[in-house]
Amino acid sequence: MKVLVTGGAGFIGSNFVRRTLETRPGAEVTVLDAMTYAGSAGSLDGVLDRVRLVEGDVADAAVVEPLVADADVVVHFAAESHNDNSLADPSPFVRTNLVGTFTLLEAARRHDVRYHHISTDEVYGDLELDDPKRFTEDTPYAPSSPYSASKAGSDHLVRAWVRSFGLRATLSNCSNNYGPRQHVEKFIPRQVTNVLVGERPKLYGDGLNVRDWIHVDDHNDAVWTVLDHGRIGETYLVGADGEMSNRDVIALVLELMGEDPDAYDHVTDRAGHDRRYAIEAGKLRQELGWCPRYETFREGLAATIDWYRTHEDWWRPAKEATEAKYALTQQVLA
Ligand code: NAD
Ligand code: TDX
Repeated sequence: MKVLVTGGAGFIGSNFVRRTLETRPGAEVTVLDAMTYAGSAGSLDGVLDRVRLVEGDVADAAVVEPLVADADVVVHFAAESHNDNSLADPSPFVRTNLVGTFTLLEAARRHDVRYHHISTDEVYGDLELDDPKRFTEDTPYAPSSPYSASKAGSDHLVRAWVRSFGLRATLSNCSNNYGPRQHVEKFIPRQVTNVLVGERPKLYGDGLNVRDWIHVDDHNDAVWTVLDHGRIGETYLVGADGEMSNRDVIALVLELMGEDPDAYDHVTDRAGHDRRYAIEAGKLRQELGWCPRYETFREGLAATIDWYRTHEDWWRPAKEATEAKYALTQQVLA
């Protein structure tokens, strides 16, 4: 099977490529990635000789067209993915997430290629901390940030292409991923690498915001489950019952790294900061038989911390510039 993986040099995409090569020896993998600040060949270290890596933009039809024509399946991970960046400059989010998805859909339609769309739980907006409900496939869309609005728009394009043109597509909307090769701008890698360089972790606002954590390998196994067994036109929510407040995550990172669990700073809150995300993944579990392999967040987090400890060469080059960017908008609160 020929698999075209967009964004395959980023966090989730590169882990997807590795897992695909591990579990599907017959797969021929092509990665299309623009190699933005978030993509690196280093994330494919050790598997580059088994992958065709094409540097190019998903919004460029001339690049996309022949690659899609040659594929049996397209798995679309490429995106601008960071909420804080979308608040500073939304423009690349609209181009990559909306125009990029449109460009792929048109190529997949022309060549009748199976398409899977990677999306996020953020399209559903947020929940109150005490709301007994969680997100399901029937929750109405209500995105809050430029990032989540651009992802919501891309989901709607996919659904329209299924209904209007009969595109053979599925969608998955996943909760917050953690694991190796996640950029140091994101919450967990930022705190782990802060501790490694002797800086204090940085918590936004009151820190009571809740995210629903899932290991990246569990997410990627879910993607293959949907590719193998999902029904065309359907959306599947992916989550591993991993709700935890940001404050508790930071305390756990500090504890696992042998530091005082209170040794962190409160910093300026994110504008429009979503309060809580929570996924009810019953459809994926019951209909398709998926379940996560990582039994506890603590176990997966400890392994992730080890990865950052032993891969300083991977994260170090981006650390200083990332923190310099944060310093422009975030102050430590008294
Ligand atoms: P990432 O930022 O680590 O990687 C994105 C990759 O896309 C990078 O390699 C980048 O170079 C590439 N890219 C960006 N613009 C491109 C363009 N115009 N053309 C081609 N390539 C381009 O992101 P991630 O965390 O790996 O997220 C991957 C996907 O998963 C995204 O669609 C995101 O919305 C979704 N998602 C992420 C999470 C999460 O917790 N990280 C959760 C749910 C869904
Ligand atoms: O330094 C920080 N301190 C902090 O308290 C950072 C970077 C974040 N936070 C908070 C903000 C969020 O409540 O931690 C939480 C997680 O932040 P991010 O890692 O930026 O993730 P989030 O905004 O929840 O979005 C992530 O999950 C859904 C991914 O980045 C998205 O791509 C995905 O769609």
